[in-house]
Amino acid sequence: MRILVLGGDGYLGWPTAMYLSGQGHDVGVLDNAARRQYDHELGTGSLVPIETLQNRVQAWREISGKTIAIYPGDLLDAEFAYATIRGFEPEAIVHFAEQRAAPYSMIDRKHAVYTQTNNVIGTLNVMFAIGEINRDIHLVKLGTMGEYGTPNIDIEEGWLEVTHKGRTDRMLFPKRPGSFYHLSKVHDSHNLEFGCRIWGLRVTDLNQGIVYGQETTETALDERLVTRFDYDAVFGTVLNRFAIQAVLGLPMSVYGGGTQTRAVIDIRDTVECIRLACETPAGAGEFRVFNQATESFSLAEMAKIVANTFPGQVDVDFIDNPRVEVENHHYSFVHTALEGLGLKPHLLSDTLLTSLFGIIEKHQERVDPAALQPSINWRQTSNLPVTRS
Ligand code: NAD
Ligand code: USQ
Repeated sequence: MRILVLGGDGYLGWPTAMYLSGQGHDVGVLDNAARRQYDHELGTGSLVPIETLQNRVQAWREISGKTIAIYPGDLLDAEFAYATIRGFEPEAIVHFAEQRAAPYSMIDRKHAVYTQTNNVIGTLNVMFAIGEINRDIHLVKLGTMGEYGTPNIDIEEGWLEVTHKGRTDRMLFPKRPGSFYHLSKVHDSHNLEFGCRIWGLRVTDLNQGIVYGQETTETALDERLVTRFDYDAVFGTVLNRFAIQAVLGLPMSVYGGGTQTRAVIDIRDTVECIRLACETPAGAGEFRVFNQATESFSLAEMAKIVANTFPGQVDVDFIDNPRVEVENHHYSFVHTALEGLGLKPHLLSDTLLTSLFGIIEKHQERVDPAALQPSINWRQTSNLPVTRS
């Protein structure tokens, strides 16, 4: 298939582009390097040094013999988005290209507005381009488990059958997200479902859990092919942060009481889920939702698993929660659709964590301990300055 990966220079987009290319698909990547700019703005960087997109693609060509086309540019530039889709003629578009950090979206008004503008308008431009150019293009859009929040009922895969006052309907599952970032994904989901109804678009919305890990088969082939590894309090995700804190001999920063439960997924399963979604497209007019997560743990459980696996002593620090989130809640989610298509999940294991510790040890001199400290509080409308450089 011809597959265009939007956000193909990011943490997940780059390994996915290589994985799809390695599986025999004809891949193009679009990216505006926004993620590299946030590093400059915040004075942070990936723990593992990463190559430019051009060097990555060149290295992939040398190693695999396969070509990935590069489209540098911004999805907010509608003419560029349309020209890229017209030029590449994709059968599927995988859309990763959004501002994806909840804390970044909570810095202040400017960052909340940027996040929602970037994410919602970028997605609208892609939807309209598909609507005008070729409605058979299957859009595989990255959503997030956090769209649902933590409802006191089981979380279904996107849709809920509701009986109210004797009448029954199938409705989008109610959402109660916990940041302006997560809200941008909810807005995207509603826009896309509407596009399916009015134009017959084919959309798969992947409500993905928190991703952990840094290596896939392809990124491990050569140092020039590695993907980024964020550990700072803005972009670093929880399991990756706990692993770094363990290696550095710092206490693991559990926010609040640690009883919040979150859905997670191994990065190797992310790339496989995307392949499965692309190779089995949604029907015309179908808004298909998959919960792309394989397990869930409370934060305290995650910290305990990391501590039990790490060979040395690791302490836990329960710190005042900088976020506003429910700490004691029901959490149970359905995740059978991707497994039904053939996903064989990698569950969180000692071996994965041990390999992560190895990667961190190799690069630990690059860690800026100040970047680990949470600096963005949900209760404040302005959290500036957050920049350290
Ligand atoms: P990332 O920030 O590393 O990658 C996103 C890429 O999109 C970056 O390279 C960025 O430069 C690019 N981009 C952003 N806005 C753009 C625009 N307007 N035009 C062109 N390119 C643009 O993020 P990631 O961790 O790889 O996440 C990818 C997607 O998966 C996001 O949509 C995110 O919401 C979703 N997701 C991520 C996780 C996770 O744990 N990392 C979990 C669930 C869902
Ligand atoms: N947390 C800690 N300690 C830390 C960091 C985080 O206890 O040092 C807690 C947070 O309070 C939260 C949970 O861990 O309860 C997850 O935080 P996170 O930063 O790992 O993840 P989140 O903000 O939810 O965002 C990440 C990605 C985002 C993706 C989302 C998936 O950055 O792109 O959409 O995971 S989900 O959570 O399912 O919505």
